[in-house]
Amino acid sequence: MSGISVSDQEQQTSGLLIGSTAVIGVPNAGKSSLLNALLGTKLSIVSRKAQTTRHKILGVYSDEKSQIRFLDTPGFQLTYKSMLNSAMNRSVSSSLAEVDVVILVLEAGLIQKDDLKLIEMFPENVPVICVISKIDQLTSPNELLPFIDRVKSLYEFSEIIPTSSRRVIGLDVLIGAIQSKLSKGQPIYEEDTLTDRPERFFAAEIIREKLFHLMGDEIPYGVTVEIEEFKINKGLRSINATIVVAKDAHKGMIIGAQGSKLKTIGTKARIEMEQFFDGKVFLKLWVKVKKGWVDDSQSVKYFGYE
Ligand SMILES: Nc1nc2c(ncn2[C@@H]2O[C@H](COP(=O)(O)OP(=O)(O)OP(=O)(O)O)[C@@H](O)[C@H]2O)c(=O)[nH]1
Ligand SMILES: [Mg+2]
Repeated sequence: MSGISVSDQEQQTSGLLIGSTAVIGVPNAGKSSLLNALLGTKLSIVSRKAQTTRHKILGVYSDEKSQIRFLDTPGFQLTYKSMLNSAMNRSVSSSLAEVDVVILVLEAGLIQKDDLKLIEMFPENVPVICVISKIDQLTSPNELLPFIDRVKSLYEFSEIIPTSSRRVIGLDVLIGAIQSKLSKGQPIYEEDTLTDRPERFFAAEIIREKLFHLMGDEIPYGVTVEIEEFKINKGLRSINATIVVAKDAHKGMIIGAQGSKLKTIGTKARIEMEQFFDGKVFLKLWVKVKKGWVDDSQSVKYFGYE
């Protein structure tokens, strides 16, 4: 006998809309800011400098209708070709293989040659939503319509949604558009789950973000952070971390005169960690040189880049 049993029917009507999306785009497009704004919490680090995100980062969005896995990804670019850059690009392409909806983020007014490469990589039969980011930066709203026309000529996007993460514009529309492409099922995560990464991952990311904010242009690209120890005792997190640089000269620049720069980095990172973990943090930082690690595939793997 064919047909749907009562329990199947119940499952279909009672479940939430479930699915995964990958947020992709060129460096600096506003992907991590979008993820943070959608989740209402700062999960993924953000900076003015390109190539801030280096890992695929899962953020779980839950509301009364849906549970959506958002994968923030590193900025896709083909200009710089270190082993680290290749690993970052691989994590973009691998994320495309595991999602129900793709979100391409284009900064308002800007279409770059690597965006066209990304469009070539879109999986078949998966809807792609184009998010136009940072519309608060447009000098006039009249600039938006001609830009949308240019975007339409690039690809048959299932939706084109102008947004601003900073001013919280278009985010509900985006959630609605994603939900319209998902089917009902049983949630994978508890309602209060935000991510699958451990606390020590975010501790390292917060330190790396402060390096992006406080150091000049060149240094952050050759920096990674290793958490040597992460202990929790009665709500106090004791964290020992090593900042690893790729060049001898960078070590002294990060430490600064009488250790002043390192102290500022440590203080800013600790304050943010205390907010993120909602508890006291004791943070000790060291700096070490691992020459040329960004071009050494074993080191890139060792430091946790896929
Ligand atoms: N004015 C404005 N700036 C934004 C908005 N969203 C992001 N930005 C800024 O754009 C810059 C890059 O933002 P990110 O979210 O780090 O961009 P990303 O695409 O994740 O960058 P990578 O991780 O380097 O690929 C930061 O300086 C953000 O503050 C927005 O809605 N409005
Ligand atoms: Mg990012």
